[in-house]
Amino acid sequence: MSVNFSLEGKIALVTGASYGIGFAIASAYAKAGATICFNDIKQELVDKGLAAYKELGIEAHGYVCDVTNEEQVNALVAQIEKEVGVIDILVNNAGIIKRIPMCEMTAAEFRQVIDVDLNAPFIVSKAVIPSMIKKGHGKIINICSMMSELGRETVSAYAAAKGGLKMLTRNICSEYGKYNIQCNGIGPGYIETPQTAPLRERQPDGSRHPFDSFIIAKTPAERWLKPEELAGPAVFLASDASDAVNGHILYVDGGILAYIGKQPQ
Ligand code: NAP
Ligand code: GCO
Repeated sequence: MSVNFSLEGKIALVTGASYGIGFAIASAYAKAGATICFNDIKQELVDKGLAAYKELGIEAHGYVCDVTNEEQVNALVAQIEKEVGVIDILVNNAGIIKRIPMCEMTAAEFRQVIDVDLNAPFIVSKAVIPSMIKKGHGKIINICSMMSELGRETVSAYAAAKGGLKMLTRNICSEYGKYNIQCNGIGPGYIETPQTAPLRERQPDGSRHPFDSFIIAKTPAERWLKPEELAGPAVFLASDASDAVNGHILYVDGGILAYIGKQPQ
């Protein structure tokens, strides 16, 4: 029995994919045969993303769109359907984080994180599902987090959003599975991207950032992960090979969730 991991002929929209995890996933999708569409808030970042994809030999379609703006999202999906075709694969990747102690965080700051990390995946999923139903299939992959399962100081809004995103994933599975739409999540561990750069900055004396050392101690592999290490799981969840997988959060964390942490020497 041959297992079909190919994405040949498929159209993928990866949100916030000018760089970082989204870029790594979209690049892997292109190598698996998919046509890539991505968005960013700023034209200059879309242009930078297009150039970066081109460097890899990928002719991507880039669009300016704020995923929290329902009107812009609906226009984006309509434009992609007109210019490229119906979206087969959606990756809700765009996300922000604000690291502020909860009692010092304003309600506006809390709402901003929820808006991008939870409301936007709802908005974009809602925009693509009708055409997926008409087409008879669809794949939605939500980029969750360790914070879909764990809390930590200063990330209350992000953890609330990513916990909610886990349950939105399960609910899309429950509500649209009958239309052959599979909605799963990927829960990355700690990945080397601009979003986590502040947590890895060397100290003035050249030593590791305390949080960097903390993650090394919490990860069995004793290292940060790279965006490219999410590619295989992301291709699997976008391919026909995962048609029987639905509502699942696939943690790609190097074992963090299984590990109590390095014992004191
Ligand atoms: P990143 O480097 O900060 O990239 C985030 C991307 O999302 C950027 O391209 C950003 O565009 C875009 N974005 C933010 N707000 C947007 C909006 N309103 N509309 C459209 N695009 C928007 O983050 P990353 O590390 O690659 O993370 C990507 C996803 O993985 C996020 O959902 C994050 O929560 C999740 N994640 C990251 C890690 C990690 O360790 N890095 C681990 C687990 C989960 P701009 O540059 O224009 O802001
Ligand atoms: C943080 C990090 C994490 C990662 C990721 C872990 O401040 O703890 O930014 O939240 O981004 O979500 O899975």
